[in-house]
This record gives sequence, structure tokens and C-alpha cells, in this order.
Amino acid sequence: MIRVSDEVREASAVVALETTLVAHGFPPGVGVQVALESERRVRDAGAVPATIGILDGEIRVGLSERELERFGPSAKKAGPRELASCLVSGEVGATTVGGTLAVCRAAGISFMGTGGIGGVHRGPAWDVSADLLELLRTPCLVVSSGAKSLLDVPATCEFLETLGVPVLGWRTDTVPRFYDAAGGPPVSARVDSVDEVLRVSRAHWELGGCGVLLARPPDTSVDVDELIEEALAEAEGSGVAGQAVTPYVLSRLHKRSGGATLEANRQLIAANAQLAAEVAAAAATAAGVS
Ligand code: PSU
Ligand code: MN
Repeated sequence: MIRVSDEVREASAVVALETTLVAHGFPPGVGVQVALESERRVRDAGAVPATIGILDGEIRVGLSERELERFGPSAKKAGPRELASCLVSGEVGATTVGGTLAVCRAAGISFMGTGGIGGVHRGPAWDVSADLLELLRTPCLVVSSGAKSLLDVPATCEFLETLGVPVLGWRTDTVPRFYDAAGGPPVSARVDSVDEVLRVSRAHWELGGCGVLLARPPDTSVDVDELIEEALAEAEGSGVAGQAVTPYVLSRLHKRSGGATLEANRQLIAANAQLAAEVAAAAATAAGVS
């Protein structure tokens, strides 16, 4: 069911990347550019990118540029619950953070980069992203700019605490709010170097812990809190719910901010991928297999 590319199979340092953001996080065509940029940054930092998605009835770990181009708006958003049905139907499945983590668990990949994880939504109860539950059961370090700020970020952090998932602040004491470095709740611990990230993650894993979130603030912050309120109200008004909320709100923000959130999102995704690669490369070196 899972086909790992030769390059990924032979690599000692691997960073998993997701495909939901490629298919549904950006306007058509832009997502692929973002994915390629992330892959470049991973390579430059000394690791091999393993971009994950479902194609032709197989879970693919490591995609070519031609294959990446198939992750357009018509792809199915594939969380952990959709992996099996996509395999059977043959649909293109763009894996979320949660879907990607489920594959990392099966494939033994310990590092991943993304933009912002899903979490506890504002408003209706029980829209809680499967990203959180997969962190609970996958021994993987996920680098993100915290949780997406269209969510209830404090509730998401409380939930992560309940699950025992460390939220490490990359050179920060507060959890970044996706496009915005400021205003988030406190992290569970601050880390200032790649070595420190690695030591904390390893200790957590040796104690039987699973997912670790490394929260890296964006380099340039954009405050779009009002635009988010507006877009969420519009989503509710037009009956957009469940899995459709995040892509709907992100695309509104990209338009209403005159492209500022799109640019910020692009940059933070690439920077997070690079940091994940730096940690993966350091782990390989420490294991003596670089
Ligand atoms: N990060 C981004 N853009 C995105 C996502 C993350 O910068 O589109 C995706 C991830 O795949 C994440 C998903 O798993 O959004 C969360 O969706 P939901 O809120 O429906 O669980
Ligand atoms: Mn959701």
C-alpha cells in the first residue's frame, strides 16, 4: 500500500511534507511552487524531502514534480480516516498533517514540516482536528508556526497539554499564531538550538512519549485577526463546515489581505521545512550515519 521512493529509502535524514497545503492551502499552481521551495530548503539543509500523498491507489512517500502537479483543487483532503478509502477508490488524496503523520508512523519517519497544524476550532463543539490525535500516537517531531490562527489557539494548546504533546518554542516563550508571532499562550518549554531540540525530542521518545511540536514563529508577522473573524462569519453564513472551513478561510484571507497572508504562509512553510531538515540532519549525524 505504501510506496517509498528510492531516494527516500536510501536517505539517512528524511523530512516528511504534506500535500493538503499544496492542493487546498493556496491558489491553483501556487501550492506546487510552495512544495518545491520546501523541498529545496530541505535538501539545502542536508536532508531528503519525503512529500506524501495518495496517487493511483498507492500511498506515495517521495513525489516527483510531475506527481506533485496532480495535487490540485480537485484532490480529496485526506486525513487519517480517508487514507484507506482513497487507496481503494484511486482518488488523488492530499494528506493533512494527521494523514501524513499516520503514514510517517507506518514508514518510520521521525521529522516533518508544515505551516500550521489543525486544532480545536472556534465555535461549534467537537470540530477538533485529527492532527492532534495523530500527534498523540506518532513519535515524530512536527515543525509548524503553531496552530492556525483561525482556530481557538489557547484551546488547541490546552488540548495538546491533555495529550501530553510537548510544544517547544523555537527561540520563543509563546506559541506563535501562524501568521503572527505574538499573542499566543506560553510554550511548554523554550529551545534555542537544534541540539537542544534533538535532546528534548529523544528524551521524550525514550520515555515512551510520541509527537513533539516545535513551534517556530514566522519571520514577519501579519495581524489579520479582524479578517479572520470576518471570514469565519462568512463561512458560517454560507454553510461552509467541517473540512471545508480551513481552505475557505485561508483563500479569503489571501485575497482580503492583498496577498500578505499568502506571502507570509509561503515563507513560514519553507522556513519550517528547513528547520525540520536541520534537526533531521543533526539526528543522522548523531547516529553516525550522515
Ligand atoms: N498549514 C498551512 N496550510 C494548510 C494546512 C497546514 O499552512 O492548508 C492544512 C494541514 O494539512 C492541516 C489542515 O492538517 O490544514 C488542517 O485542516 P483541519 O482544520 O480541517 O483539520
Ligand atoms: Mn476541522
